[in-house]
Amino acid sequence: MNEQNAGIYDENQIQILEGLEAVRKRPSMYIGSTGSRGLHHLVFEVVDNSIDEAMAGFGSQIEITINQDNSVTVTDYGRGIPVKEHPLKKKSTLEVVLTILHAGGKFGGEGYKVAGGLHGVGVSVVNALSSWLEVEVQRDNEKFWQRYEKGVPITSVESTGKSTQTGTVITFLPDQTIFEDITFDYQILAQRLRELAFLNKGVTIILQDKRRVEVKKDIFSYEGGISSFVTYLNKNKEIYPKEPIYIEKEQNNCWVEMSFQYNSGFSEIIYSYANNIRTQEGGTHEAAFKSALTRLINDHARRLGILKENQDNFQGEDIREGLTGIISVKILNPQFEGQTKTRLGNNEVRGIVDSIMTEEFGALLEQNPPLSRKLCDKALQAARAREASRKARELTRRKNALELSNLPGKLADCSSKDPEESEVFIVEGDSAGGSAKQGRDRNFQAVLPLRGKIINVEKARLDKILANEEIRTLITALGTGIGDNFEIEKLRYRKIIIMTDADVDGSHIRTLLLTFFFRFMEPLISLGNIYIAQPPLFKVTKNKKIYYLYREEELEKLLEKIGKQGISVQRYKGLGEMNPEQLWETTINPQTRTVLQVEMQDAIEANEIFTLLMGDKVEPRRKFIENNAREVRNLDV
Ligand code: 0RA
Repeated sequence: MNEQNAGIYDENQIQILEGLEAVRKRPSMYIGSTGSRGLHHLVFEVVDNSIDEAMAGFGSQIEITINQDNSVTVTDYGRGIPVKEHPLKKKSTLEVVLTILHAGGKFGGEGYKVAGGLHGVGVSVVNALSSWLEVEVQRDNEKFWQRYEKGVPITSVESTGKSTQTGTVITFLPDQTIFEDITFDYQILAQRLRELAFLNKGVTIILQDKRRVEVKKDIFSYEGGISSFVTYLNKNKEIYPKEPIYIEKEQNNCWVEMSFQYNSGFSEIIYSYANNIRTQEGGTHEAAFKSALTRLINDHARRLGILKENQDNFQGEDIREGLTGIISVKILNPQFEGQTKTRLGNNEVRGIVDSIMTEEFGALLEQNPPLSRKLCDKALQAARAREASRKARELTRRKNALELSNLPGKLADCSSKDPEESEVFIVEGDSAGGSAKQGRDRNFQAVLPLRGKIINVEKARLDKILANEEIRTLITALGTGIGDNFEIEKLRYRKIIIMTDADVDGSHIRTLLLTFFFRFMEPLISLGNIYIAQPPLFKVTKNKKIYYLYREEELEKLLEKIGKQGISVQRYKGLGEMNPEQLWETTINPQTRTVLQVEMQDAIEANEIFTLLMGDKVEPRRKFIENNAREVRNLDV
């Protein structure tokens, strides 16, 4: 022990020792746990101080290094912890900061320091829970150094030479008698440090791991701040608008930063923060953001006539479908409430966030009509889908009430009641339906003709689709129910084969049916129950010999082979042109037909593809159907 500590314990000294002893006795009270979370919290506690310096304009780079002995060094280029004698405590301020609880923050309460919770307990807690800690300060053209063990200074603050720069370097080794395991996890540090770099734009955070032969290193630095965060969360997604919307403003000592962007998915990702702390339970800042967004979009939808007088407002969830957003506020006295103390309670923040959103985002919508139109349209689509799902649930409930005793009259069922061997052809048009009914093997093949008028319903979207008689018939015929009430055990046919003409109308009907299956009977697709029939494109006759061709290219090849003399070529425009025998032979007979099995990689993709299928872009939709229909030749042989 040095002179300072060897002497008489004054009142201050005793208080300090008692304080540190309390931390060592009940560490969880201060850092949450003595497990992995608590361990890594030590690093973040020190880094928080360095970030405060950087945000106050002192030193934009922070380096965190895991050393070979598993100690951690945090280096910053801030002002350096003051070393001069503390006027009240009568000793170096450096020692005060490192030994007195809650004294880690700035004196006088300036800056956006965190008041309660686990954060902001101060570096003294890190010191108390470390088997040793060394601090180096550069300040006032001088370099200083001091060492502690279990929070107790074992040297005085020593001058170690001249210096021309400023900053603080703290190295500590967590006490292994306190923590379950003192091995730092690179990924845990990396994840939080990346987040801190997003939340504090302009700050560069360098993480290094020297425990391994090959030093691992990451540099986190984002000029765009939380807008880069949104871009990061939305990567590999189809996005709108191209650049995330970004709003930054200070009002009444409350600094607000918001950024958001839509992707073509359906989930909502909103991360909110107060003073760099993730507010998992939300709070006044997040609530104000959401309600302002809802109000502004509804206002504009009214003005643009996208919402008509007799229509209800969009709900918040309609407006947030596919939204990725970050809200970050920095305030003087954050109040953390809720079960896990991660809900921001400050009421003044509500009005501030609301007024900033109204001013800034309101102006953006005003100045950018294509943007406001697109966002309103997006909400409209989501609202329709929501309404459609509600109707879908209702429909299934009604169906249960009626029971499916009465199968639709149009269905020509098969005699077999064993779903495993049964299949149903969904056929476009009554005339083709007639041929199919006659051409099938009625033992195991059922036929359900759909009238072509479905096609007009496509643009009316799902709510109307579900009101459609043809679709209802389909639901009853398959027997599974839809949506949340879907039961695969009740499926009446193992194979559902969509049979439409090889023309534009046919492909429309097929798309509509696939979209319907995606949305309401998704397991049928992931389980591989849906197939697409492949009727031939040409019939070539030569000397009473008949050739059926399924592809454009095959015609050329065949003509080369058999010559053009005395042949007749018929291009089938529709299924109706084939008689029942021909239809059986070319398209229905499992021994000779070709069917494409519709596949789906996974449910997430399907969700995204739904938009694609229902959307206005024809090309990606066609591509999807092509890519997802796997060719299965002679499947039954
Ligand atoms: C107390 C007062 C001031 C800065 C700091 C502490 C401080 C703490 C840490 C911990 C790691 N790095 C740090 N950098 C600074 C304000 C200093 C002033 O007013 O000059």
